[in-house]
Amino acid sequence: MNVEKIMNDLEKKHPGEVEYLQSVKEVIETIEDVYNENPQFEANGIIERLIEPDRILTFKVPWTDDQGKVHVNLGYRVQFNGAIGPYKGGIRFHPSVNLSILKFLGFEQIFKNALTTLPMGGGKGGSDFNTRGRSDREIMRFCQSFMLELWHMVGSETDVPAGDIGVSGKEIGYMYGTYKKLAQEHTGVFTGKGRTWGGSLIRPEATGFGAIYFAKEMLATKGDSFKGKTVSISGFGNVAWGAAKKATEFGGKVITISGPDGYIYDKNGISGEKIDYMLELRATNNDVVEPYAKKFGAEFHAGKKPWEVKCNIALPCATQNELNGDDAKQLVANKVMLVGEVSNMGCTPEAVETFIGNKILFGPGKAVNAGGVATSGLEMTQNAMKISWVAEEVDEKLHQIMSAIHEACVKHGTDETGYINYVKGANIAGFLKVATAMVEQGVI
Ligand code: 2IT
Repeated sequence: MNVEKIMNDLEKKHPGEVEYLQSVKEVIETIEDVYNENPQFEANGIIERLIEPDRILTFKVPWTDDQGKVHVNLGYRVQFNGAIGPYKGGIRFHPSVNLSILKFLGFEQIFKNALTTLPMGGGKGGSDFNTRGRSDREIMRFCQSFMLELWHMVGSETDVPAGDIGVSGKEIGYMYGTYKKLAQEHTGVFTGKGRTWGGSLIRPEATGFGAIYFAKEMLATKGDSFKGKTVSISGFGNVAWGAAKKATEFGGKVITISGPDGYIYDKNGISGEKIDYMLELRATNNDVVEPYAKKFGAEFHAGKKPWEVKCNIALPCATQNELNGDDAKQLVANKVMLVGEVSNMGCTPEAVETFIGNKILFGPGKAVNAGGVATSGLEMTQNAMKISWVAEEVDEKLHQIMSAIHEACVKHGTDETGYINYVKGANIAGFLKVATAMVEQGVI
């Protein structure tokens, strides 16, 4: 495999799709050796087949606001790779959504899902719709219009969407309701469903909890733990909430959260009711964290990111490329010991290079945040069996899965000095599983 040639060809084919090209480059750079050691991969054109999605649906989503004005958004579903199971991955509603972002997310999802040990292929979808400030009725009409197009493409054995940024229980409910009406069936076609209609316990907490279970294992490789560590978190959504809850439970002290308006620094620690206040803030649908400062007497830093605050552990939980090379240098100068991407591709390539170059414990999103989709996989299992597990059972399985992912990273990512390159480990472990399935299933 010639990484440079593959990237040049891909850039020519998909000019300007920066996030997608960034995510492909990171993977192929780290799997190059394994790829070349196994001639059957080249013989079966695995990399060329893996970096292009199986198919993409693009559609128009017209909807009417509460004043009667008509709006038109764009909708997408990227079915990236189905070698090991039905396509699986979230739906993102955010004004920044475009094909490049959904292709990067779908591509990452292939490896992440493979790492979970469950049979799920990779996919992603979404729209440039902005839920901020929209009423429930507007969101419902939008979701219904979105599903009028998407329903043909999804199904419990073909493609199972879930939530992501801008899509939580409410949106899943409206989308699932529309699917059910059109398909006239009640199957597990979405995950993240409500508790009374097929949803799994622990799914809302799963991404954040799983990330902390994974970070705990990373710390254990150094004989360390969360006890007494300061933890910087970005974001204030569902994922940040789950991470803050579990990190606090394990004895860590969460000192920051953030929103598009800036970040909160709470030197007393964000715990107890302060963590649940995040959900209240989110529910206002204004996308701001500033009210936290007034309510709990903490500092608010307008327009800034939390990475300037000294901390032991940094967990980006907001969105892609939210932590850049300069942020990474600042964190390293402040003696950060662990950085875990809870958001997908939360760190820029420069930041990742800085962390790995300084031998910081660095966990990539594919591994760290895989607990969300893993628990979606557990929701699919429960739906297929038409039963519901108690919270402890789901949580225990989630814990086991995160340990298995950590083990896979250690196996494939440990270098001759004993340093664990989790980026390499996660990419190789995920790749080997999918590539082997593709070889065995033939060129198709
Ligand atoms: O990025 C992700 O893994 C998700 N948004 C969750 C996907 C899922 O299918 O639960």
